[in-house]
Amino acid sequence: MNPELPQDEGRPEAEGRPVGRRVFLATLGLGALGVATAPTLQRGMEGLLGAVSGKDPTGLTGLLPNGGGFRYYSVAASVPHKDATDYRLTVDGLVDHPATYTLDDLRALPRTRLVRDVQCVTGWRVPGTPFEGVRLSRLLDAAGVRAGARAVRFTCFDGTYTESLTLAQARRPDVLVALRMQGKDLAHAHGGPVRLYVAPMYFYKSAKWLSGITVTDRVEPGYWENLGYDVDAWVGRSNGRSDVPTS
Ligand SMILES: Nc1nc2c(c(=O)[nH]1)N[C@H]1C(S)=C(S)[C@@H](COP(=O)(O)O)O[C@H]1N2
Ligand SMILES: [Mo]
Repeated sequence: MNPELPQDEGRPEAEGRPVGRRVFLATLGLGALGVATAPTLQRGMEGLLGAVSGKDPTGLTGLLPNGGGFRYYSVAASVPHKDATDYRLTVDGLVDHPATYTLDDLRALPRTRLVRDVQCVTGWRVPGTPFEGVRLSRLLDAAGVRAGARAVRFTCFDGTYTESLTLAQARRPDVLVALRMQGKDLAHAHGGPVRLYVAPMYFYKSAKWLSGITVTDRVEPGYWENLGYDVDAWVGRSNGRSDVPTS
């Protein structure tokens, strides 16, 4: 048995669920506050996506090489392409051994495979999506996290997007520095060659085009969190939503 594989590997795919009704119910559950804030949050990502693409957000789905329910998100208008020749991931901050990894370095490390539902906070869901990568905890252990460290900040080579996790969240076995999705190397559109994958949280935590991991003394809200989304983004337990989690 491979100790890297999580115990619930191979569970049957969860069913996709109609989203509109769930959003409506979640909004009702929030009462007056929900009525005031939930629609605003919904418009956050969808509105920006529309602005970036210049057309109806749903029109982009079909353009993705992987299609299949994913929508393309980027808060940056254009993102450089990186591959094994020029990709670098730095690990720094409150650590004893700062490091820089090439793509080949990351590919040589033990890999974990997770199959969970991808859930975006705007409602779309992609059931049973396999991700493969290196556990973030492995890179943190290799770096030697110092006493007093409390959180991890992520930066991206799009030059704009940021995310963060508490150290405890970052050390979970279902948080990966992902190299593959759906059995293929991560395509550029999905944040390749390397993205973060935070399985138990809404997909905005899974920063695409990952370039930096910095150990810090406190959580710094990420891009969408500065615009009102929850920093602790557990699926079904945050953002006023009641999606069914798969992890
Ligand atoms: N760098 C970066 N990472 C990002 C985003 C982004 O705009 N830029 N969007 C987030 C959001 S809101 C979602 S739903 C997913 C979308 O991933 P996909 O484009 O592979 O579907 O990426 C997340 N990570
Ligand atoms: Mo999202």
